[in-house]
Amino acid sequence: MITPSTLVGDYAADGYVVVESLFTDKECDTLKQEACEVLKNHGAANATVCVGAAVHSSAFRNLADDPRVIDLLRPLIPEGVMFLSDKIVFKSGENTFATPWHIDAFYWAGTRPKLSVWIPLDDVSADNGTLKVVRGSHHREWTSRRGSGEETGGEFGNVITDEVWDAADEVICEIPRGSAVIFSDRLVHGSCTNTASADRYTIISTYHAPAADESFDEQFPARHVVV
Ligand SMILES: O=C(O)CCC(=O)C(=O)O
Repeated sequence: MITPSTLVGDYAADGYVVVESLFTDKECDTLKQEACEVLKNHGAANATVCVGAAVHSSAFRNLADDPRVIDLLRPLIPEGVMFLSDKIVFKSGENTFATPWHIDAFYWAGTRPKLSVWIPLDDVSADNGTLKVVRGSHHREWTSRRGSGEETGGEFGNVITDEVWDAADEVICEIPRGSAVIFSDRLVHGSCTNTASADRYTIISTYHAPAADESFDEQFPARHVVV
């Protein structure tokens, strides 16, 4: 069982922690339905990523502040917890490509450290394109190159240049829906290819310590201090 001290120690050592079954099947059904509505009304055509679910949906606004998530984040961000933004990321029968290996800090270079909470709304396995991470990779420095449209579906622009690590550190996160993977913005991660062509809907919420807005933050209208 995860306790605050194992959570903090594991996160520091590995760059991520997995907490299984935080949300019920019923909650996942409701959130998946809501994700489909947000995608329908606010998603770009053919896109598999939709930023700002909490801007459009009270269900996702509530999820961002849910005590089951926030209680896990308190010890990881002891200065306080500020929600920055969230996004729906899905794979499906039509969109099966693997999210390429990257670190999120490539997308917000020069800003304060952040972590993200990845919550699948379908049961996830290698077959339907679950998240994979490289344990301990947040301790290293990484560089990026522009991803080609073909390998990223045109949506993931930053790809790790130097994919060299111990294969034993690659972890495929096969977990029930409603679980959470909490990971550092310096952790190398990507996804498996969705060879099953089955739904894999996820909500990813990003947090950092409360502070005056950096200019990067201003594009996210749902940002707010939670703790
Ligand atoms: O859910 C995924 O495929 C990973 C998404 C991801 O890594 C990201 O949006 O930064």
